[in-house]
Amino acid sequence: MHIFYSDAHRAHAGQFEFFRGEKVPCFEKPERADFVLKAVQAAGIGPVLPASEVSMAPLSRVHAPRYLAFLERAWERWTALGNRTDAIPSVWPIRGFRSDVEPDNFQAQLGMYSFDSGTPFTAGSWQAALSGAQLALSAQAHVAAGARAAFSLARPPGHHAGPDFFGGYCFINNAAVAAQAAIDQGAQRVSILDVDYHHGNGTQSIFYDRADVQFLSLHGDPRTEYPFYLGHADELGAGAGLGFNHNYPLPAGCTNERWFDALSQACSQVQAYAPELLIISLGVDTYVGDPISKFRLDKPEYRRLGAAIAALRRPTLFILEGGYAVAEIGENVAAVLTGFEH
Ligand code: SP5
Ligand code: ZN
Repeated sequence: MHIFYSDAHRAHAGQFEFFRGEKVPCFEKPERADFVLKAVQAAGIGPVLPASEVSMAPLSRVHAPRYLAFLERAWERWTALGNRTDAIPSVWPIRGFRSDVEPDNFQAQLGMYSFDSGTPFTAGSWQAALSGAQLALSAQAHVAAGARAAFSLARPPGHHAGPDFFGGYCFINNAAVAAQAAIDQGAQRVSILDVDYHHGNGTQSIFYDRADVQFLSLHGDPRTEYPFYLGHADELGAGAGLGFNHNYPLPAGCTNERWFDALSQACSQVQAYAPELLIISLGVDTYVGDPISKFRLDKPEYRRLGAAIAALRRPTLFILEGGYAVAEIGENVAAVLTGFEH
């Protein structure tokens, strides 16, 4: 399959994130993409192509225009205030605060458009995120033109980014943007299957009241795992979207068989929905060696995952999400794609 890739991801390189009150080096770093690129090339997955000329219109259909406008200008405003470090939010409007009035203060806006202090906004964050969206759209266009599958190899990831907020290392929701593009081109049903360790809260929020995009997520139980405040099994969708959202929270320590049991339940829902496009939010932070996650999937399981996705027999778009065991992410991503193709 074709792999869509750009060096533009390198412009997003955060220095620190906050964890338990301490500054720790960012887990989501440029080397991640380097290892994935090397591994998919070594595995002979397919040609590596740059982004094609695509309309970026789907961006403002999944994200609020005022949120995109904020991100676009954020670095220039932050540095004009005399700052030289990455921008990290420190104040947030919780329940009862107003969201209809955008404060003038930069830090207040940063908090209004985010939900954690683990996602530094850097000099190149906007450009890198935009490039990732363009690659996802290029891969989507390739599948729409008749390819069986495509892989968008980009970072920062996207599935935690919601209609008007960033967080969880994500700014633009690449999977959602690609799904919206397919809908705008006439597709009636798109499924997004999120296999990242963390719940895809952003993607869920974007499509929660819609029937044209089915969302399914396997993830660490939000009672104990990030992002904590969404991802329970009783979140089934709302209004027209009722019945099109499926969460499979799993306990920390979850091993191969239990994870694949949940996957097969999710796959049955995809089959029943019969989507014209299947998007995989491909995080490999489910790996036993991942430094920030607590599932115990072993290496051979990634090939098995690819085969399970292929068995759904749908045009398929793979979008890179998380995975922080830097040396092994590449091999595990390549194994999914190899399993899909054989
Ligand atoms: C896309 C994605 O996978 N985002 C994940 C964001 C997780 N952010 C919270 C990370 C908490 C860091 N825990 C560090 C444990 C070190 N022992
Ligand atoms: Zn993750």
